[in-house]
Amino acid sequence: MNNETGEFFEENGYFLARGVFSPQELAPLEEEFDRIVQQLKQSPSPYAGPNAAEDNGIISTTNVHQYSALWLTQGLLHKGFLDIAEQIIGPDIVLKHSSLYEKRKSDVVGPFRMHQDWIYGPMQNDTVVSGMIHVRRATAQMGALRVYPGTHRKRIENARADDSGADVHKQFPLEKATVLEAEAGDVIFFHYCTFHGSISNQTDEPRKVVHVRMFSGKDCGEGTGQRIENLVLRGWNYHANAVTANAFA
Ligand SMILES: O=C(O)CCC(=O)C(=O)O
Repeated sequence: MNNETGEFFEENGYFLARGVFSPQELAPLEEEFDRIVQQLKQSPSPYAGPNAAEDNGIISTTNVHQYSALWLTQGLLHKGFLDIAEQIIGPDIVLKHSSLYEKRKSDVVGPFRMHQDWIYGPMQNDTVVSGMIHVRRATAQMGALRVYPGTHRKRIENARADDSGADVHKQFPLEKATVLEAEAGDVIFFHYCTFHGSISNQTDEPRKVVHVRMFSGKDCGEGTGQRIENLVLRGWNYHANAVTANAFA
């Protein structure tokens, strides 16, 4: 890598990009974010955990582009967003999936204890990076993302957010992690092996984010049965073939 963003990312496993989305760009995206949340509230949730907003304050879904054309064209395909992603991932950028989280006030310890994401969807070359788009600001009290810089270099077994990751939660407590407070329009890029998590929202202001999980077009899934959208956001997907293109998630 020969760019400052890429070098910082390579060293730390994350990069906080300021002001990627302007207020004008963000306003219609927030409207559609809210519309997705309303639709979710009216539909049965397949998830007992992350969607149980009455318990942990979080409403979530994967794949915002399955709801909103605007989120696809102005969010996932936003030029400034992909320009930074390219400095980290390279010229071929493929969507794994995205995740919307609205986090409202809750006293319950949230579902995001410190974990690595590779465990939920390993890729052969570990090129997965999440671009966490802040639709609203996230302060420490609102449950901003926390990371352990430099932990992205290796996979750790059982680095899960749920109780089965209890040992790593002791080793990487939420309280000691670096808090990455962000403004609306900022994007935190982080590697899927970077230890990350967040506390529940202690305030009345909702925290609204969309994580865009992307990988290099030269990488591909490890094993089978993973949710991979394989939507090419920039460049080329070298591992696509007639079978993958016809596969169910
Ligand atoms: O949005 C957050 O605070 C954390 C989300 C997270 O850890 C994840 O989706 O893997």
